[in-house]
Amino acid sequence: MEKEAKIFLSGHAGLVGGAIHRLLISLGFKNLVTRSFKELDLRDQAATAVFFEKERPQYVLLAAARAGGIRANSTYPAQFIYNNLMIQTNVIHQSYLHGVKKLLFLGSSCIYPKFCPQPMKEEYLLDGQLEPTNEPYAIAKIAGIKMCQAYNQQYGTHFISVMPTNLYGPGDNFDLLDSHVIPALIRKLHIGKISRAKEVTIWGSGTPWREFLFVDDLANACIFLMENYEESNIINIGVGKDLTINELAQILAEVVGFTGKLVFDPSHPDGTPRKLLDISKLTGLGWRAKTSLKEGLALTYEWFCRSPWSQMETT
Ligand code: GFB
Repeated sequence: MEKEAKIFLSGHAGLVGGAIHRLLISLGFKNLVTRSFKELDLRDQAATAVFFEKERPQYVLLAAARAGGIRANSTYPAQFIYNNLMIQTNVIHQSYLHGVKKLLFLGSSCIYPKFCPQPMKEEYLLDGQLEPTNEPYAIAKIAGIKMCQAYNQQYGTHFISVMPTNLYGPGDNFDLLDSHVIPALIRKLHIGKISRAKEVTIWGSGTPWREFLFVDDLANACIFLMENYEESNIINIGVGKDLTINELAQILAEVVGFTGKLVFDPSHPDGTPRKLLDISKLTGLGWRAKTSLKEGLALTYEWFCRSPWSQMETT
């Protein structure tokens, strides 16, 4: 992508879009187009068409999405399938109609079957039943992948689909109920530390395995793939290593400085037992994540402490 190219970054206020935005600015891209949700509701077909007609972006990074943790996915399945299908359908179709040179669609590792062989290779997509706690979200993301592939096949577009593993970092949602495990535990452990609680509760059994990628590394991989990846086939983005939720909670307690007990509550669902991505396709192209889990968690906790999220319990 040329530094002067007009790039539409959708979802720039979110975790992923925010990281891509920071990176594009630091790399010297000068012609970025962004819209807040209030300015443009991408679920609205007519409004999205008017926006594309006016702006005519050359490149599109589709980071706008309705995302959340295991509880949010199970509680709001209708919002997860509707919002994601509408946003991605409108943006992908308008990108085709307006001759966008290249589009990047962000999927998720939850598109793979619940009991997928590990590590999960790109070709395992649609090989088995999905994890029920996030099936509507996964189905929407799979529809996005298939839409990109269908448009490439029929219309000769250059739409790529990337599958990141579980993400975390500055700008995350630290809601206690609807967030992903890392922001939820950071906030719970922080509250535990300042209130000198004897214990903090972790949902589930602590036995599921998860892989975590720092969001600034994801942003870096997205720009790398915009410049170095042309295939219609999906490509995984991860670190190639995972750990149990129990191990993660111990590390987070250390990072946050919580010295009490960690108690597991098995009345909450565990979700998929393991989802480690096979990243050989990506490393074969020469890309690797730079941030270790400990560094990334420390940076995220620093950001949390400076953000309004950390003030909520003291006010
Ligand atoms: O991050 P998380 O919500 O998403 O949960 P998934 C990961 C694991 O951490 C689950 C456990 O086994 C949770 O039960 N966990 C422990 C907690 N304590 C907590 C807590 O306080 N909050 C949360 N949220 N989890 C999501 C999908 O699955 O992953 C999405 O639902 C998406 O669709 C996303 O794919 C990346 O990894 O289970």
